[in-house]
Amino acid sequence: MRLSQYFLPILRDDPKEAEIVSHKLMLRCGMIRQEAAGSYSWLPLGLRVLRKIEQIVREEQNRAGAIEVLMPTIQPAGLWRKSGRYEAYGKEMLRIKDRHDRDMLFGPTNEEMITDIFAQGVQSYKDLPRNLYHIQWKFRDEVRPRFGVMRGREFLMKDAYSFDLTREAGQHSYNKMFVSYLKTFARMGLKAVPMRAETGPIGGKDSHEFLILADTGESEVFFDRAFHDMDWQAFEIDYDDVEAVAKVVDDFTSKYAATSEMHDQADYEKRVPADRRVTGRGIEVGHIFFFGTKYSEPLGAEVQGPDGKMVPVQSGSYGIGVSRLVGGIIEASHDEAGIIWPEPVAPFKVGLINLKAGDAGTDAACERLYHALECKGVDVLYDDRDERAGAKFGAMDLIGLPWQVIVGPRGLKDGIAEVKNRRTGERENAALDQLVGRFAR
Ligand code: P5A
Repeated sequence: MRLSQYFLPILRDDPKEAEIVSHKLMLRCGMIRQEAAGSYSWLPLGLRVLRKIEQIVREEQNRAGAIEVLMPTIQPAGLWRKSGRYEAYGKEMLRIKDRHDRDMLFGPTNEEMITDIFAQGVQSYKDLPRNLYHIQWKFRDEVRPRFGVMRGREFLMKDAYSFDLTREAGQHSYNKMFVSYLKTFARMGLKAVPMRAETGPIGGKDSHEFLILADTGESEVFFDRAFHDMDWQAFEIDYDDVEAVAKVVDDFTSKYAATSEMHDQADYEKRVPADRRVTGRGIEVGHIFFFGTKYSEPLGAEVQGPDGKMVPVQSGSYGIGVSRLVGGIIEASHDEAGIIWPEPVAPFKVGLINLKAGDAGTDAACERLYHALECKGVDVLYDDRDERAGAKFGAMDLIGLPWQVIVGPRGLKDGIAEVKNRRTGERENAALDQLVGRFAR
């Protein structure tokens, strides 16, 4: 993409309405624009990041055996009356009437609808287990939407729903999602610590939240420093191996970690030596629930068991805040100059800076490099604008692409460009003809 032809409305100053760094940076970089309280348009740069995150979530869900569907955003009220949540959800639910005066709502979550879909499609225990998910916009009329995409009213969620015959099988489905969440967040460069959680309006018996640590997090958290030494990324897992999956869950839940709502100071002091106790703040990026038959009973989701009797299925639901993650990653990864994208979610991998746009030799070298990188499938944003070098450096640091390739007449004489690593700030000279090989996977 050429910057001269892109849509990147960068703001010169920090927007006043933004209280936290991710909100500030997303507005400054022209990633989003507010349309109403808690509701945003995603501009090109922001959308690229959102899509990258979504794709990582999708790949890890598929790997863990979940199957993608897509349900509508607007739901009929009937199923919610059956589950008892139509009234219980209160003012957070946006209620709508259609032209026939039928009660509709903008879905805040999909337990009812998916349970009904499942019930119509599966009749026998032989078709279990199943886990269905979608990545869809939700609306919750939050009392205080704030911090940009972190607590929006309209936001993108991945929500998965598992269906099993027995409590034990349901536990395995829960554990699989637990482990897949560790992998999903690790791929984005995040350590999301699982903590036992309250179940709130979703309900149920067992629940964990996944929180990334950041000073601006909404929740106060208490945890064991040992989490920092865990293997977050490298472990390989066979999702069909019930014991192996349970062991990972045990490893991560045996260490103390709790939000203030669930915190037990005496237990904390008993289980964690003083020098390992860490208190901080966290951002909830995922939340998983096991609720047994809470929805399957009222909604009639039964299957025929091995003995021929009909039994309500055991289910759970598993959410990831896809749009919240964009802000969460920025909270966890920035400096005073701007965002520092972890490579897997970066909107572009390389920012190519032409130091002397208009100079025939520099233009030609940049064009060649730009085309060669594009040909190899490297996402590159080429700053071909006729701007001061300082302005170009500032903009590139602000939007935080992992690599900057800086091409100017002086280096060109020796056939070299400068390569800057945005995270470390390290700069090195590299031969122009080796750059493509370096960035192409
Ligand atoms: C689980 C999936 C549920 O809704 N039902 C389906 C369950 N859980 S949850 O905890 O309420 O939400 C799941 C994740 O969505 C993100 N999230 C939000 N993101 C941005 N703005 C909001 N207002 C918002 N509310 C929830 C969180 O990451 C949460 O973990």
